[in-house]
Amino acid sequence: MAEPLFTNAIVRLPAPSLRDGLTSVDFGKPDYRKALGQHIKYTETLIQLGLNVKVLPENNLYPDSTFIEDVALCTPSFAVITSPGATSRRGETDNMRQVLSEYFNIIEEISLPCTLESGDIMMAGNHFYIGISQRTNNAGADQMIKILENHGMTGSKVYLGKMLHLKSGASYLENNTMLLSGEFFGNKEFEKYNRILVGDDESYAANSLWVNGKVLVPDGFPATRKKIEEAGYETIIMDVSEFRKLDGGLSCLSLRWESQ
Ligand code: CIR
Repeated sequence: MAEPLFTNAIVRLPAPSLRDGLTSVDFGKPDYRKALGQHIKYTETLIQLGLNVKVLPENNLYPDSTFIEDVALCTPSFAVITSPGATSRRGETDNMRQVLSEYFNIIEEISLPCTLESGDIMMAGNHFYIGISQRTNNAGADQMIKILENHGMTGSKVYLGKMLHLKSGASYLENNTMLLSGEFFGNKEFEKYNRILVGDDESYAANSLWVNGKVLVPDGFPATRKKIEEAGYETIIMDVSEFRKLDGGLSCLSLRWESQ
């Protein structure tokens, strides 16, 4: 399966309300100004990697809305608006149909009581792994799998233990290679891949992001960076400390796709 060439991305600027975002970690409140600077660097990096990036304005009503990955899935031929499992995030999908209609003729939707956040979706070629988590329920995954199958793609479920989202602990780096935290390393679903294990002390770096041949790795996780480089990838280190305070990682900050 050929690697995708991402052509487009959508990001949403963080809002001052970011400090009220959901979190399970105790790293303190994010600094809005610092977060904004980190977000700008992230956007610039995507542009340097060849993507056409649409920057949406901040939405102060929704503290977590900068984690735009969770509210849609974008594929080369269609998009899906999701149904966030976190009640405080449900309204984030409100204007997504309008945003996505600039790029997609076909826009599907997941609806309640089905829940699904795209941090739980990991694309590997035409197959999509879907995490069943506190945010994504079985019905949401079933609905997404049906949509994918209607469009000639496939999906399968992965049950999560302690991770927030599937991609909090697993990233597909293309070239049949997966970066996996301990929770997923032994999972039979991923046995067919070349697997890179992320140590428990660096588990945050399991959310690294392949973009057009390079791998974006969060700053501060040298052992994981080294393993990724030893596997043959060039890495780009990104400081996303302020988003980490809210359980957010590199993938969460954008929707990315290859347009047809
Ligand atoms: C949340 O708990 O929903 C946000 N604070 C973090 C979302 C991270 N998104 C992702 O992993 N795709």
